Amino acid sequence: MTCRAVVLLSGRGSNFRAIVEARLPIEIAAVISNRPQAAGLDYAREHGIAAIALDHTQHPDREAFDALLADEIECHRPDLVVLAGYMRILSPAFIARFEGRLLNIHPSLLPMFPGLKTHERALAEGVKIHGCTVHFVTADLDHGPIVIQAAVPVRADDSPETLAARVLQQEHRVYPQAIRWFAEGRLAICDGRVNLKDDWASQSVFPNGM
Ligand code: NHR
Ligand code: GAR
Repeated sequence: MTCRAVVLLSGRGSNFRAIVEARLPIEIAAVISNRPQAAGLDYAREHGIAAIALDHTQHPDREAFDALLADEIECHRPDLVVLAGYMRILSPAFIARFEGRLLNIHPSLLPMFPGLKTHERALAEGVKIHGCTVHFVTADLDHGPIVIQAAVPVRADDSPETLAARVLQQEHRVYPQAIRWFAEGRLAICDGRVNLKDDWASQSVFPNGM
């Protein structure tokens, strides 16, 4: 049976696009954005994927909004929920409903730089290596079990924007890989760590030529 996925996003949707273009063995049942103007919704509509806007500004209570969001997601009976640039912290009650089938991509090498403005903070700290992490989402923000990471060099003349662009290229590579593994039933969480069954590929990616 093919893996049914629901994608949550808030903006541009380039990760969502990379997931579609990777032609994974999944069915994207719906894309939901908390921002009605998100470009990711337009891309979904252009590709015949159900595109749903649930405007959080119309629901000031975070718990109430998350309950509505969870109900909408469950209508599509997903095996997997993919956060692809979804910019709202999810309440514990939401996490409880989807834990173990909820993935996020975060633009840093976790556990370094959880939260927002990761590229700015990486430059301020002077780290020489930065990157991205795909992880299962738990109630502990950006601290869930790690599926795969990719590293990029930080260059002396980087701005947050140039660094973000270099990291984003790797996001577009590792997120489809992680979702493929999930869809193939190859990810097992044990003691807060992710094991890859029949491990022939690496869970860390060091790009060539950089
Ligand atoms: N929710 C939980 N419970 N756990 C995680 O690990 C989550 C999560 C929700 C989103 C993505 C995350 C990231 O990859 C994510 C992981 C938004 C914020 C944030 O502070 C932080 C982390 C992430 C996403 N959002 C503000 C808020 O008050 C709003 C900011 C805005 O709208 O621009 O929700 O980094
Ligand atoms: C990506 O860099 C993603 O890692 C990051 O936002 C960008 C979304 O881009 N996510 C977060 O910062 C989550 N807090 P996209 O909309 O083009 O995929």
